[in-house]
Amino acid sequence: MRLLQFSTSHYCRKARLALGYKGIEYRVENLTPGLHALKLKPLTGGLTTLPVLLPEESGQPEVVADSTRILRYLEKYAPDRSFVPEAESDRRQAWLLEDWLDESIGVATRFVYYDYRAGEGKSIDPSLSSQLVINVVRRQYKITPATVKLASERLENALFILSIWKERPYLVGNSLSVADIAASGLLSPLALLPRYRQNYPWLFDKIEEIHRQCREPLPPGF
Ligand SMILES: N[C@@H](CCC(=O)N[C@@H](CS)C(=O)NCC(=O)O)C(=O)O
Repeated sequence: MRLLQFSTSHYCRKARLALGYKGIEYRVENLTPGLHALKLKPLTGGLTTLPVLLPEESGQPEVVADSTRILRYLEKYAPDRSFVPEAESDRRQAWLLEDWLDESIGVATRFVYYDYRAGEGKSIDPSLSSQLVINVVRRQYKITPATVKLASERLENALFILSIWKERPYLVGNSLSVADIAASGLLSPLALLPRYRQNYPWLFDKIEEIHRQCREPLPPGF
């Protein structure tokens, strides 16, 4: 299999965690931001976001675009090491959390992270090229002080909900699920922000543990 990705994207990390948990062999192909759309549009029928998985196997789909679809596909492709709970109520809950983390919380993480990298956290990489990319991303996603404030309030609520992790090993049921994978990947950029490291140490312990279970190297900040 081949995973088309941006090496630093937290959505691509989510897909790699899933591939790693299933123990599937794959190669990554890093695309260049900006030029990526030219390659993706004809492959995906118009979608321009990464990750995109190319199974490259006969009898399998040619393209699986979007991290949630990739998780669903991998569960069908390799059902043995399952990350979807068996009990129906747990299954519902796991996919509900996965979708919320993907559509709302992953976006909020992006806002808070890029705002930090352009301000207080500029010293992480003050180079012109890095700051240029950060500013393009901020413009592309309309990251402004007002939208960052909303995003950080949304993250605070998310961390209240995810504090289930303080009491139980997994967000849903008794084994790792798509909810744990999504949360671990999509919140991982916060590891570079001292205020999250200080206030939510349990979050980063859990992200670290899930990366270990998924055999995925830890992101910057650990
Ligand atoms: N819901 C999508 C979101 C993916 C996403 O937002 N990817 C970003 C990188 S973190 C991207 O590819 N942006 C480029 C673009 O929008 O053209 C998924 O889960 O795959």
